[in-house]
Amino acid sequence: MDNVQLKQDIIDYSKEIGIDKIGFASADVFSELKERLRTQQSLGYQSGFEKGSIEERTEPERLLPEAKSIISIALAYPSRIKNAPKSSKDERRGVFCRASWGVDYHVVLREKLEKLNTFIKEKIPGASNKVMVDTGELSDRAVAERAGIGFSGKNTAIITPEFGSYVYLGELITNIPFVPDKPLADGCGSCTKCLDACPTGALVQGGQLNAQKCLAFQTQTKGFLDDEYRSKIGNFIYGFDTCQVVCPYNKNVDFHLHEELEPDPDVAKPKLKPMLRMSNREFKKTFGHIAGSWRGKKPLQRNALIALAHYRDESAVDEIIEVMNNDVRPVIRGTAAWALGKIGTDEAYRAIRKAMTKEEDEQVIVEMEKGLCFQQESSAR
Ligand code: B12
Repeated sequence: MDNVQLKQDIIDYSKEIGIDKIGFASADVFSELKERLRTQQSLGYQSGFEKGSIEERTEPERLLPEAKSIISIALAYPSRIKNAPKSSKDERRGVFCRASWGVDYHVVLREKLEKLNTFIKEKIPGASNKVMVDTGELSDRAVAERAGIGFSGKNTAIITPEFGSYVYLGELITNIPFVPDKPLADGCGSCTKCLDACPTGALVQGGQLNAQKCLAFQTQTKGFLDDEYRSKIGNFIYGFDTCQVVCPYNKNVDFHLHEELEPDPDVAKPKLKPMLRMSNREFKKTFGHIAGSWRGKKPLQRNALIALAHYRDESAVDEIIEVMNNDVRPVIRGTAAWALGKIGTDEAYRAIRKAMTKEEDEQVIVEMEKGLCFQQESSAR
């Protein structure tokens, strides 16, 4: 079978199995990305979540020695929740970023890629393929850019003309040489909406992110959240969406093409108070199937406390006091104390003072002091 026909068969099959966009790229070294990764590394702009060495990330042959092509796929995900529950005064809700709605995309895309893998191997028994989604060494975006899936936006996202940037990406490296597709032309022009809207200035310049300052990254850290970010994450408990929400290519874009990616409203916008005392079992049952659970429950509970503080939710004071007094994790006790100070009822301040007499962890004590400072600030006003 010639590869032109095989390529067409793969494209046809990809539509049958619900792949929204597919593109073919060469498996040549990603030289430009190599330079970019070196720059990012030397500036300390990486998140630490990237897998592999710069060489492994940019030389596909290191991952599959006989690599000739890379097939890139994209799946569109929803940007709006149908019948989204409202956050009410006594029952405040947090929100997961859109990329964490529905079933974990790693599972959904991997399944599609495995089907492609099987399809190709049935046609070409000697084919050698390797499948990756997010957690592999390759930059899924650099592959998608080369394969013509979308252009690389100033917010660093791959932006497709059809689905905006609300697409997940994955790829299959193969030893089959395919005629590559052409990259798309840049579509950002002089627009700087994402750079202007980023609350932390993490987008240093068009196409370059300081991941350490990105709120999407900060919501995923396990220690105390730096003070400067606490007021900025709002009610996001995992990930962040502003640089995509403001993008003109995402205006009115809302695709509901995959049942698995459909958000469960109570999971995507969970009630905050019940999150504070969740057992591991409850956590797994409620959030175990979504992408946002990969760092475990601690960062999400920490962020839930910050969200309650953001809302100044007085109805949560008793539960937060309970957490401050009894949780075994210093990050949670300390953030609870800070949140109590921020909410600022008399009961909250009394509880912080009392807990401070028993607290032994230095960092937690610092958070308690910060919490009490809010009282001084408000009485000075
Ligand atoms: Co993320 N993430 N992520 N992520 N993340 C991935 C990039 C991916 C591809 C996962 C997937 O679907 N398989 C998707 C992106 C899909 C898309 O682009 N349409 C994804 C998503 C959905 C998100 C979030 C939207 C989730 C959310 O919170 N809502 C945010 C978006 C934040 C943002 O990037 N603006 C998010 C956040 C993060 C953090 C935790 C912050 C880090 C760092 C993100 C970043 O580097 N921009 C993060 C990581 C580490 C990754 C991961 C695992 C590696 C990315 C990476 O290597 N970054 C990928 C999965 C993967 O690729 N294996 C997912 C290093 C940079 C240098 O590489 O972004 O891939 P890159 O490179 C492109 C551009 O940045 C640009 O060129 C590259 C090709 O397009 N570029 C340029 C890089 N440097 C420079 C320098 C200059 C001067 C210029 C002009 C351009």
